[in-house]
Amino acid sequence: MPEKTYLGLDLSTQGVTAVVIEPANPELVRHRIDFDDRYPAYRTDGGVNVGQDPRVVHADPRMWLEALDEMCAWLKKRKLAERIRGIGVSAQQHGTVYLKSGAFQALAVADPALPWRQLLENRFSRSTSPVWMDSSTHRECAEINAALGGEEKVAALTGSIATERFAAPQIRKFWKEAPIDYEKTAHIALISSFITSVLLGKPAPVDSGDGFGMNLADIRTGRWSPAAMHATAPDLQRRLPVLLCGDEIVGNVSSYLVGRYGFDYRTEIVVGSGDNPCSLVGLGLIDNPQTHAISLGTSDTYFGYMQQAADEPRSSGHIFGTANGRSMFLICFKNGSLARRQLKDGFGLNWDEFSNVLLETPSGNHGRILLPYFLPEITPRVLDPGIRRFGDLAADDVRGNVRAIAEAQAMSMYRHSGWTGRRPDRILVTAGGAQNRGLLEVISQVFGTEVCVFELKESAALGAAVRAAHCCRNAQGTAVSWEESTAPYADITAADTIRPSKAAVEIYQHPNGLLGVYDACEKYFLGHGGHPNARIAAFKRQFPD
Ligand code: XUL
Repeated sequence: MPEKTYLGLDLSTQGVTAVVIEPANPELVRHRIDFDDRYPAYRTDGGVNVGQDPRVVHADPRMWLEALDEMCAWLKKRKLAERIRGIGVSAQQHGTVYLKSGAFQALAVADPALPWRQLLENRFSRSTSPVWMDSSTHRECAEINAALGGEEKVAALTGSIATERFAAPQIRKFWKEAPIDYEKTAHIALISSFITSVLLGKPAPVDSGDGFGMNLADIRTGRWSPAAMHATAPDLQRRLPVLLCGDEIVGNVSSYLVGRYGFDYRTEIVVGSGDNPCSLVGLGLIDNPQTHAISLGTSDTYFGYMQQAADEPRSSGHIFGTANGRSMFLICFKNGSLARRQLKDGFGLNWDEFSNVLLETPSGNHGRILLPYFLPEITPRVLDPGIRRFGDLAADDVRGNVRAIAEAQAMSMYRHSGWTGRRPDRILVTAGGAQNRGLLEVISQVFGTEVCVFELKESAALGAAVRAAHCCRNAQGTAVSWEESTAPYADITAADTIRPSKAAVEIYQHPNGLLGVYDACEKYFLGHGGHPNARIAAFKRQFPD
């Protein structure tokens, strides 16, 4: 690649991915390191460590440092590091990293002969980081909601009700359980700002894309909320990063990066963000509220750009900031690909067989429903997991269960996104599950909209690279729009667009359709409604076999 390339680094749940782009050139370089394979000493499964209590899910930040070191070494070896002029960081959202005073001094004067892991050993005030899969802070969420006047007030202030995996309840739990270690904590970073800090050699700000996912910011002012901080833990503000709304350059690479990996000292770093706000950029959805996205990665997420934040009261779903300083909505489902995989493996199927079952079986599944809470679920909130089948669905019925899980997941997305204000004209599907044609058909029928595949799986790393290119080039005086910045990578083939038939959409959206049955089953499971038998019978009358 010639001069002026830009690097996007995505530290996701399961691995780290680098994407290097040269603006306007659709070719890109990518490389991935998988945590489980590469660092067995950390004993991770899917990049995380699950505690005795399955609701506790952490990862060791030293593993992330090892992976970052290896990735930078790879960029050096491939002679890419020296050509990079801007870096953007993406990371799994909500995870927090706790640093003692002195950590940043250690980075600022770091000896390039030593790896980061060694430099920061003993600099963490909490040895492991709670990540987005952790749901162990139910009590702290209740305390924060109570202190701030109830769920609706918290959602209006911070963009989300107090949410188990978010930073505020996690910090509160840490302060309650380990007050002495909390005292020793000088800085609490999100994973995106931690990685950015390591590259800068000094504390990095957090952006509103990731920062609004903490239950600590006032989304109207774009500042940390004194009331939310007070409800969380004492003396918190001095421990938090600076909060930025919209992309900004936050500094140049550290002399360590120059010395150890051969980066050019002029290389600029843009504020880091979460994987979902970065994917929004990578998918070309900034300024495009008509198209929504579904990412079928470790978690399933449903998200889209918003002209303005919706004010609807709600108990699920979040509002985050975007790279251009506006808003996006996001709804996260933990039992996404993890649950599909568990069911597929249980029946000894491969992914092609799983997809074929979906293509061969009838929409509506004869009114049968599966609620697939293999793990505690985020949306709807389910703290005690369990699998529930309705409408005579037998546990050993392979075809019935495969169709039932795919339909339930798509219907949950549909049902829990009504508050966002508008239904999409088109849905872009990305990440691993996008290869599964059967899943795409189910989504298009449930939503009654066309579905396209975004071919590049690494939309978050691409988004981070595009953010770096867009921000650095505009700062240098080359005016580039978001559309121009992402257009070269939008490899969406019209031939692959899936359009549902009216008859199939009716099966879900009719007043007696399967969405109503699903709704009744979910309410029944959550203890909010009676048994769904009557709804199932109405469905069968409306859509006899
Ligand atoms: C979003 C969320 C996950 C993580 C990991 O709120 O928790 O999507 O960002 O991908």
